[in-house]
Amino acid sequence: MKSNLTVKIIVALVLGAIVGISLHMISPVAFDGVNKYLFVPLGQIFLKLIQMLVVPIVLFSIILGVAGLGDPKKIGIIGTKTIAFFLITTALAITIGITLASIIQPGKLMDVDASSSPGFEAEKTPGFVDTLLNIIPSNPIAAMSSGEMLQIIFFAVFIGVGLAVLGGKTAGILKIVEQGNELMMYLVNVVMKFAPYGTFGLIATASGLQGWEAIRSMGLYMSIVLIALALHFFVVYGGAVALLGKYNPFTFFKKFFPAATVAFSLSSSNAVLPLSMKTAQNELKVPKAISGFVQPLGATINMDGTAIMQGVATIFIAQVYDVNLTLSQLVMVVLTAVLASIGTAGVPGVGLIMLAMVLESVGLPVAGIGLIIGVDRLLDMVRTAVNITGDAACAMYITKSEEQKGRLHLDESLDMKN
Ligand code: DAS
Repeated sequence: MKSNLTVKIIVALVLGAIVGISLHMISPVAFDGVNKYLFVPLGQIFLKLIQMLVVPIVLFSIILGVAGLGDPKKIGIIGTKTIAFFLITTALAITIGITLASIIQPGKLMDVDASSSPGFEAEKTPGFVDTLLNIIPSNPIAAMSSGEMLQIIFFAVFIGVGLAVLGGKTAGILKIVEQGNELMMYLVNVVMKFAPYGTFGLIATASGLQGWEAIRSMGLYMSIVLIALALHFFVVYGGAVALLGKYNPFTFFKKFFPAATVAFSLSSSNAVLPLSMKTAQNELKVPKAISGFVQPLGATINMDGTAIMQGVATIFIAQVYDVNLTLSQLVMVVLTAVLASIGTAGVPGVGLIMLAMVLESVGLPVAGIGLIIGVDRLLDMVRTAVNITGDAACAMYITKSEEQKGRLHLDESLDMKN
């Protein structure tokens, strides 16, 4: 993405936050009117334009990614390494969140009264077995029309393996998919021209609706989540790119930053997927085959930023309700959060739905989510940027690992040594 577009988006984000919070402080009634007829339409036009491209891009890029890997054995190796990276970093993420919240104890320090919680109606989330079975689409077209990302990914991987095995016999289909992907990536460019206006609307709505009062009163809780996100972002991802990918982490962060800013404004890993893949391929020089396999999978099952919020929120809610979690319960929280992140796609607010599943796993009242829901939208923006950066870090690791094993043609290798 062009750097001046990134600058415009950052300016739009800062301006939108200032306008949203100030207008809401000056006159909530005026804010409601401007929000309804200006901020929300601007944000929703951008969000829907991007979301319109997600399903075809995920389908084409995974088919191309898997077919491009060629040998089904290689697909298995890359799949295993990718899943292992995702599970380890997500477990690390929630451990960072739990540790920080246990040390600082926000639920004890803040004058939060459990009865003040407006409560929260948890949506039923499927169990682990149902989640696994639900990955197989009984009707791929229905899966695409309803945006069932895990089912679309499963179907695309299946087609990709078939194309890889059939090779020249299905070269025509592969060509069509390649051209379809090119077309979609061009359309992403077109839509991104509207990004500054859309991000202005999205952040003005989010910051205005939260209101300064909610942000101030939940300051300590928000600070702990943000510190944990920053630690994970710079230490875990920076370390992974430097140690496993052998690349300069600062170059990685700088080159991927444009995609992270759009993820921040959209609060949806799915919606930003077209741009995050384009950025990884064009700026980070990640081969299409690896980017098209790792990033769509990651946008759906790898949510480290979300896991961090869940770790902090679980400890915070336990403290507010005066519940001391045992070590085995904390291990259960880690496992449940890792499993929960697999079952849900990257859309705004999904983290809170998954948090209900985590709280239930250790017997904590789901109503406690009502204590944090007031500031969650802003935190959702930050953790979504962390989520997709983790996917890009994984793509860098896989690329270097395949290069070192000699399974990657040199012209596809990364030139991120500087
Ligand atoms: N908004 C989610 C995402 O798209 C993250 C979350 O809700 O925690 O990754």
